[in-house]
Amino acid sequence: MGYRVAVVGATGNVGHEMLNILDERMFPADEVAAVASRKSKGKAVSFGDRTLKTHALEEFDFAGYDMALFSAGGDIAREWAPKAAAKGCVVIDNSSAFRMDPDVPLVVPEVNADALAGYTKKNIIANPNCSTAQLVVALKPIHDRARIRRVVVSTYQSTSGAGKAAMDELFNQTKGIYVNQSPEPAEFTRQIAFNVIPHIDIFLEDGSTREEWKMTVETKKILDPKIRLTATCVRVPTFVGHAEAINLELEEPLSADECRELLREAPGCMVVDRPEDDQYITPVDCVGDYATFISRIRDDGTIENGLNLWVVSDNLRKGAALNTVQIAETLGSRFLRKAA
Ligand code: 2RA
Repeated sequence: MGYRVAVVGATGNVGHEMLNILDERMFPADEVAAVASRKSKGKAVSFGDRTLKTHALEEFDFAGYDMALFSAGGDIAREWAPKAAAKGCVVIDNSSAFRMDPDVPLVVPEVNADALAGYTKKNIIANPNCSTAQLVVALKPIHDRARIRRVVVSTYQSTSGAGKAAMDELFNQTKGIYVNQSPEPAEFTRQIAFNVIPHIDIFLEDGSTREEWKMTVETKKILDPKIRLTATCVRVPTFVGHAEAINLELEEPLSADECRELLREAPGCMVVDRPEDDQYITPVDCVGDYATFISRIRDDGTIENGLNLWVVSDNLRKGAALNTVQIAETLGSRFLRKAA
């Protein structure tokens, strides 16, 4: 017998990828239900070669479902995840609503799968922010080998991280500018076409943004509370794929060559790093892929034990839907043990 799984937010960017990935990875489900807001009730969504009719969340009964993969935003998650969890359905939530709750595991399976054991406290598991997920996949093997003291990261985040309407805004603005029209920004605070915006999520009192704060606190929760991390998060005019320029200060020496070898063997990592042949990854190269790609690994001679890396991943996949499905797979194989 397989699992009964609900995908909540099935009509959004990430929900769509969750359905694709459940199908691609042949997740052992007997039933997959697509769920979204009432206005999407009855809308058809694809699941492999099948079509699912979307249920309205307000009318959906989670009883009898083993897992619900939520990607419907924080407000919906705060209201509906506890209700689904109370019916015995384990919620894996992609929003920021529960990430820092001490009774909710925040999990990237390649990094801290053991933390999943804590899911029973609330029947809720949190998926990290996209920019954190790819970061910690690349940092984990380095931290295990040479202990990371400090991380300085600058992100180059695609518009899909802000949703479908944000992608449409980039598309329409880009077209408009060619014909001397520049539609007013709506999803972003500034023009996004032919521009970059150092502002993702709201500003906090210390002048950083909540996106930058998330990278710091989530990395500490997933990897090691002792790691110091400072981030600058920037929206760039790409559609899919987040890139990160990362500078590391390590406690122990680790050369660029050793780091390259280490990451080649590491789970979830794919090293593409031959600058002599112009071999490195850009966001368009990673779209649709599962891996966290690492390029431009090099020593930073300005500090003791310094390294630089360039890390790129599909933010809708490893940054969201794939990680959620990997959590569901690990939960199934290690804790729920239901699949045939
Ligand atoms: C973004 N981090 O890229 C968000 C999505 N989770 O805006």
